[in-house]
Amino acid sequence: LEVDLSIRNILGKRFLILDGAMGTLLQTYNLKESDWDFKVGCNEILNITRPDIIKGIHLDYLKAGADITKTNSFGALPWVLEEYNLQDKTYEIAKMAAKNAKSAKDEIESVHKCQKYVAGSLGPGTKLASLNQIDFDTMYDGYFLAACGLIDGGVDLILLETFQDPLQIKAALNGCFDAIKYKQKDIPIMISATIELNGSMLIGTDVATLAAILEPFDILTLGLNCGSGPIQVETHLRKLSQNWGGYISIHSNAGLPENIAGKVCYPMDPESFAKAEAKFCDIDGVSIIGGCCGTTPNHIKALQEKIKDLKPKPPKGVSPKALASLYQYEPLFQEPPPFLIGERTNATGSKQFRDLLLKEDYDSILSIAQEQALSGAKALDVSVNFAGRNEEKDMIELISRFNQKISIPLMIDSTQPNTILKALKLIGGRPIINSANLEDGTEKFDKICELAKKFGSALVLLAIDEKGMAKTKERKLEVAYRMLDRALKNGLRKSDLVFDLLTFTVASAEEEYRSAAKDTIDAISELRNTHKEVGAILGISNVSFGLNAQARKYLNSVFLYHAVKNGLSMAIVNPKSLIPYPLINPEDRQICERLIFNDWQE
Ligand code: HCS
Repeated sequence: LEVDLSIRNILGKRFLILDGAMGTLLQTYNLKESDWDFKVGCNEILNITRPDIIKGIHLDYLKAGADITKTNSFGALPWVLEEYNLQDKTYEIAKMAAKNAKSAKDEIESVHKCQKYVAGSLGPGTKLASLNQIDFDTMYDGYFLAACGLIDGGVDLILLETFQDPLQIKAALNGCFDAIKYKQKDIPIMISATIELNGSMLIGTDVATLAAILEPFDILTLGLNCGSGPIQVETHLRKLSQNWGGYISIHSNAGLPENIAGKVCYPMDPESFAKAEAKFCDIDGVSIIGGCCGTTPNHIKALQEKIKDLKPKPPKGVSPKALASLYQYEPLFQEPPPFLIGERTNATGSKQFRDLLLKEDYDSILSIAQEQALSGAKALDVSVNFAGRNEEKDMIELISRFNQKISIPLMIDSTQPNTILKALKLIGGRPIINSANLEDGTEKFDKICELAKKFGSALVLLAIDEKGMAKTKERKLEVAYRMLDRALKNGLRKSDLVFDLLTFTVASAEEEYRSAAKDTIDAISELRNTHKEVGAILGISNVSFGLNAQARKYLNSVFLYHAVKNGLSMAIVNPKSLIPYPLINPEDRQICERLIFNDWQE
């Protein structure tokens, strides 16, 4: 009988032990300059110059009880190897790293008749993308190349470990996924982030926010490693377990690193390390467990002995379906609804913003954005499309600032795939794209869906097709269902999608526009009743376009109230100018309601 021993199938059935440190262990080998060839200090070159030592370490770990051995390729990335002028050897080094580990794995498997796995380790490199120290494309290319080497060398999975910035993770994931596709393999990816003592990644992202950002991606596990030790990481691991619906990995350092006489030391001996890590076995979802810096084959042996009779618990957490900035996440379905999106950084909607953009006064623009967040917006609409400006350039200028400096998630308001792509490459959190539609046929629609899928973004689908904007309820729903179908075929999930069924001003002279507000509300109600997982969004102030400012305030607020009652989950508004429905006097409400429902009968 053929047994499926692939890691996807084994995961969760028993604990899988990941091996321990490579870098800190190599430091104990007293290597001579000749061992490094001429690149002293570059651990990764040892894959080529001293494969015997590297393979020996893998063998020691596998003999100590590790199920998975990590390749010696943590820094096999062009911008890290560049420090040793070895950037041109990225592929070769990664491939040799995989070969060394695979050769150890094959040896152990044939002698002990057991199944072991090789994880191709890739670190984050030395630069933070969210601080603009490195750009997305450079990272993407590096991970693609390194992953190709690892795959050609025979890894069973890829481990992206010690990550400090979700934007690094997205670049690495994109590079690795594309390499796997290019090599036509089925290789799962594990992600492991480093949480600092203050409870967040170096860039400021906590574990729940990270879970929200990575929720859309197809990854084997999400986990934590390095940084501190098993005692300090426990709280964060428990929080991750509550906020992640999949399996979890953990490989801590041998304690919190100490600086003793200028040398970094890891205080935990094998027994105390194993005891501390064994505590993680009762955390829901934890299924891969091992060691990071400071650990040795003896630590892994002690861990294996401690946990060999334990069984992992299934995941019970729920990954947030949310939008996220680097610093916080906001559930897509807010309680109470709706999810308010600030509209004041929209060049079409705000003259003040447009003027500031013309002056390139980015500080004042940041103030507007911050003010929107303070006044209750849970995300920020960023639209820079207007005549005479370069949309792509303006988008880059704003998004790179907002990504770091604005605490709420972002809405990329553009219908141009190139502009959207540029923005996505700068956002560490989980944004929403606004929007795709069928006006120019399916090619552009598919392209935008593909971008949303690749970057794990949510997506607004706007009810416009080749016949134009959908005005009646029937047309709105017909276009919406067609877009839904197509977006699902493009690999998106219902929960990624938010429909804008369009609203027009009730002040229009044309009957078909005037009656559209009611049709919009009815269509939203039917859409949300038929497909509960999708969202519905509207640019609320369109309903009152052309009226005076005071009337607009009332009409927008009453319209929002009714739209939400009928299933609207998101609204693009200026939160500052909304009046709570109960505070509007009944006569004013009635006038607004007559306008909205186009109902003038007594
Ligand atoms: N796998 C790497 C991780 C460093 S944080 C190592 O050196 O053990």
